[in-house]
Amino acid sequence: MATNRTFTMIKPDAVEKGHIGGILAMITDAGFRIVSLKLTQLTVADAKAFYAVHSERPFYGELVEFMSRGPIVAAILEKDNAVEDFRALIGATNPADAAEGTIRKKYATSVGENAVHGSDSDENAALEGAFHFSGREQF
Ligand code: 3AN
Repeated sequence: MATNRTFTMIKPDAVEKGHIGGILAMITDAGFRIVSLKLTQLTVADAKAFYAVHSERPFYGELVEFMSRGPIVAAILEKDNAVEDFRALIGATNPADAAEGTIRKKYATSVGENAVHGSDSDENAALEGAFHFSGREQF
């Protein structure tokens, strides 16, 4: 059953290039309400834990290094059918395959440095949101 919340990160590449405002505008223009929001930075240990599901993949080390190299924006978002609709808004993992009008088409540069994260299930959305935000930081 679809829930109404998802979790996102604006990744270090997009923060470095000054795209926080542009990406947040695309998110809110698409009808998502911001439940939680912060500028923060993952430690290497945080990034390893967050992406533990990918620990056997060949790009894991590169992914952990990238995600911990600078600040990110973490956010919980609310909308009907949030997980699925947000995956549609961000576009394909590889920006070369991302559809026109998606965040990755506009802001991502490669499959590794792809500007934004979006949870892939309701279960992961809840886990990832709780990784970054306490109950009193969710509005
Ligand atoms: P998505 O972010 O679209 O859910 P996943 O879950 O397959 O994609 O991958 C998680 C993250 O791992 C991606 N956002 C990307 O930063 C990185 N990644 C995925 N595939 C590759 C790859 N082939 N090479 C380098 N990094 C990758």
